[in-house]
Amino acid sequence: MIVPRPTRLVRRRGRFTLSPDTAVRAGPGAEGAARLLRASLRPATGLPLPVHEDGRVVIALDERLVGLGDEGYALSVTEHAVVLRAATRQGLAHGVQTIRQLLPVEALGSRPAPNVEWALPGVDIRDAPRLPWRGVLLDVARRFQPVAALRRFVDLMALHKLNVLHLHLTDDQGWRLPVPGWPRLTEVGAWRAESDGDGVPHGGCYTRAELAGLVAHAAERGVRVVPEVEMPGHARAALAAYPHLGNVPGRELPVWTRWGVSEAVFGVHDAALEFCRDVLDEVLEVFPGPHVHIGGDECPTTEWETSPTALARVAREGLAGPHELRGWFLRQVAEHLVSRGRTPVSWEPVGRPGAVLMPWRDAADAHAALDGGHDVVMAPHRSTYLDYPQSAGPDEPAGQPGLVVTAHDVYHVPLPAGVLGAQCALWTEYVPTARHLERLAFPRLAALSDALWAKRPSWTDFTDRMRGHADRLTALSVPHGPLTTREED
Ligand code: TNX
Repeated sequence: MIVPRPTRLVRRRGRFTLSPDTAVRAGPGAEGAARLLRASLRPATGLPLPVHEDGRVVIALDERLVGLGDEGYALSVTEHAVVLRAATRQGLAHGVQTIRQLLPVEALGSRPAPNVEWALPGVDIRDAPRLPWRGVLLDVARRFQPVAALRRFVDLMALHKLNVLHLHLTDDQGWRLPVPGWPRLTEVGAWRAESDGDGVPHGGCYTRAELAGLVAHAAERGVRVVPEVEMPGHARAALAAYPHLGNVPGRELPVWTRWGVSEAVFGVHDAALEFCRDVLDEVLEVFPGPHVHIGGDECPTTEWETSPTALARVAREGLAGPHELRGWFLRQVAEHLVSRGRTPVSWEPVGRPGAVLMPWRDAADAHAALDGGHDVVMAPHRSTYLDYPQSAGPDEPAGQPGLVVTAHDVYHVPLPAGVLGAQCALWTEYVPTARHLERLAFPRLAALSDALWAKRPSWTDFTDRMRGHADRLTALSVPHGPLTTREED
């Protein structure tokens, strides 16, 4: 009852029992997967699982194992051995998660579980995902989360073979990323006086070492981190730190203490563009992955409409009006990323070949981008925004008002032909703690993972498998509600 559903799973006779004598044979390049297996099973099982060349748990990187794609793996369990093979480290990492799920549920706990036989059923599995981008956005700008909470979140993603953590690092209400040469970003931009009238100061930021450590932790688990720096809107925390980056000379604004979209946006002048390039250069140092998200959503043009600098820019660039400045700004920044060998991602079209679009309204935006030859990652709010509650029931924790997004909605996220995949978003205006975040995330992220990984997703089959999987979430102390559907479903 693996989640997400493996491509092919055949039961075999017999089983393999892990014992204190069981050793792991890790071939070249498989050391990380062996470490991951050992570390994840240690707390509950106490098994040492040392590396030894005669080990009967075999983990091998085999580049000839073509046909399973970049993330696939093959796993066989007989009474004699457990053999996990993949062409990539990512594939091995996913295979380790399947091994964890094949074991009794107690294996996932964080305390020693006595008197459990650590047996894996005999199986033959060949498994690979349907889509390559299976992501989750985590908004650490509205609510700072210590890096330990992010690592745990990555572990939970990895259990579900979700492979992209989209970190929303900056917004009107907070800036979490240190940038050399711009100390006030974290001294000033990381702190706000209160959140929507609660009277409680809030803030925090990461160190470069913490973020690099998170990237490495995620990579060992087959997860890559896609950083997002919002521009030219959602920029008020940066403007609080450095007012000259805005449109109104001499104005000082505090980091925003309300939710919503601030009208204070970056100016369309060279200073703001140079700042953004500087920030992105630091981002590229810390986050080695191919994709960098540059935001681009919800950018009011009010300030540009009355700014002489902005109006001069409109004239100089031959634009039809200030409403075209957002696209212009994003194109400058996207150009910079491309010149450094990276791929820009944005919420709205950048109008540049090679950029990835993440449509958040509906599938129509996706079709337009696909027709234009762009890569697309689906993020339509009605089926993927997990800050909305998953039911209207009385036990439902608080969330963003206005909409209900059920697990069934997530499972049926529109996936037009040709998209890279999809992701859910955990915006955190209404999500004060890490536990609250997990309660909103699950079981909907399990639904996302199955919908994007399984070759032929089936809601009824998924709900069957979820019964056992819910026990895994419980063993991991993940607060989670029931699977929800709409009345009409
Ligand atoms: C929209 S759509 C946002 C976020 C909010 C969220 C609240 C998009 C890219 N941005 O800034 O947090 O709605 O649900």
